[in-house]
Amino acid sequence: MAQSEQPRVVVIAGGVGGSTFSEGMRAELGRRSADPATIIVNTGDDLWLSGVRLQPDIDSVLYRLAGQNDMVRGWGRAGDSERVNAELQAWGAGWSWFTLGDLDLGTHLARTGWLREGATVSEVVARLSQRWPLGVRLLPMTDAEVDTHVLLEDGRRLHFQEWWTRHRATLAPRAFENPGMDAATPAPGVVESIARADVVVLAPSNPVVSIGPVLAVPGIREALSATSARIVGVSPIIGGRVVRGMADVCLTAIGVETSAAAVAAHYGSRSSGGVLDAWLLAEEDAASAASVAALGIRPVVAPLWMRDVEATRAIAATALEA
Ligand code: FO1
Repeated sequence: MAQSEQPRVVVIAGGVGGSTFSEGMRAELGRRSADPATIIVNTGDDLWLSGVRLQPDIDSVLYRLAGQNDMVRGWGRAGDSERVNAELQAWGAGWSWFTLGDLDLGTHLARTGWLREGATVSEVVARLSQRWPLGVRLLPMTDAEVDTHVLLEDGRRLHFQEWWTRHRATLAPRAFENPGMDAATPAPGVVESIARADVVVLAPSNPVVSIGPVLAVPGIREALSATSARIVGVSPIIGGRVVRGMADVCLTAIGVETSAAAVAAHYGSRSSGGVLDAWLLAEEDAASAASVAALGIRPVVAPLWMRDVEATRAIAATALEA
């Protein structure tokens, strides 16, 4: 680390797990009066709906760090109303099972307008980041459109949001695909921030549909392999179970067991072509530490429940010290 008190930190993050962890990292770095962290956010679950571009994971992190998110639902704006959504439903527009809140629609309209005027996705994210003091630098993983599709066992192909939100991940998936990924490039600043980081943290987000698309952007794995930063992952699995969401279904679909050690093996050690130097395991999974070490990844056992900002700050501090 260049300056032990002021590490340069990059967090790779998805939706709820990523935004919660980012809030803890911001609190920890605030204590050290360090450079703000750079949060590289998954854009694989973005979509066009009713003429507007939605970026659920970007908005989750943005709203959470701005103190504007709906903590009960886990998505959208606190205190939102649904008048426009009711009109869209009356017109038969959009998806009847997907709610666009009025305040949230303001974000989507602003974003879509700027995109239509020719701004790149990263320029739009930079503009969205100016409204509230976020205390971090938000970057999309790429400026390219690479939505996630789910190929089902029965041969159907659904947009990730339809599979996740409408069917609650109950339809058996065979594979996840990101059309356009081969031609995507990392957004400006992504490779540079990884190269100059002291620590890169993989947030406890869904390894398949949140972290997976970020690692799949051509150039990002190469940047992780080349950086002198330590790369530390935080397990999204505690006591052999997903903390939130439906990551277990996604892991099963790609042949990975729902366990902290199996997810560490899925990411792999940097020494064997993977991405991890160290892996934060929950105390409930301490028995897996030896098998993580056998992968060439340093296991660090710690409390991993992100109960509140203070507990999450402590997890971020452990990740920085791992
Ligand atoms: N999740 C839901 O379960 N139901 C919704 O109606 C819904 C609407 C929605 C609108 C905008 C947005 O940015 C996110 C929204 N989400 C909704 C969350 C989202 O579908 C997923 O939880 C994430 O994409 C997974 O990371």
